[in-house]
Amino acid sequence: MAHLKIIQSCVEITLDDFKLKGDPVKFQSRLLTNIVGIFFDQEAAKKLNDDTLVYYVQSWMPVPEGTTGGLFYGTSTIMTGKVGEEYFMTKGHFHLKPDRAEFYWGVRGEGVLIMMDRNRNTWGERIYPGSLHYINGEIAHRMANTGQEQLIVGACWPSDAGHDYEEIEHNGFSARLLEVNGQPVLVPVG
Ligand code: PAN
Ligand code: ZN
Repeated sequence: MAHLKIIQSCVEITLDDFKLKGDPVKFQSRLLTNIVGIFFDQEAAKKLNDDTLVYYVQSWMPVPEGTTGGLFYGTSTIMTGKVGEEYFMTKGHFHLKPDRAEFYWGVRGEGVLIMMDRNRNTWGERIYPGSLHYINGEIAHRMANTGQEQLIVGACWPSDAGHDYEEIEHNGFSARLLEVNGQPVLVPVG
């Protein structure tokens, strides 16, 4: 860094929708076919197109994954839609390190942040433009879009948090967010 020089950061946020612009920005998308197993109603899933986009994430990782003391930034966009009565949602994960927390904040649309502790207690927080969510490092987290437009959520987490997807892939959350009488309801599994 040249002494006394004032420069521009390589990545910026479009304030309107929190989309990232710049380089490096990583882009990852999840089509229904990639994540169909997370949904309850497999018969309903078969009626949808495999290529249906469920969500995508833009992220800026200014340091290598696993770096202690660094931060990552991400913007997640979850499409509107349901598989049966279950809202489109992210895969969800625990962080590998249980003392690595995360902030989420709502930018656009409406949804629910679904959280579960290691004792499989599950609860939700309403996501809306301006909502701010602190996710303790020991808590599994996923989001579902319950609104009529794309759900856009910003996130910031430690670069050495790591992601444990396996636990959720195998055992899921203990409740599912379903539309019941037009409202999102956490319905216990089994
Ligand atoms: C988020 C999530 C993002 C996508 O950036 O990674 O919303 O969800 P899945 O990773 O569960 O597919 C985050 O929680 N990072 O730690
Ligand atoms: Zn996370």
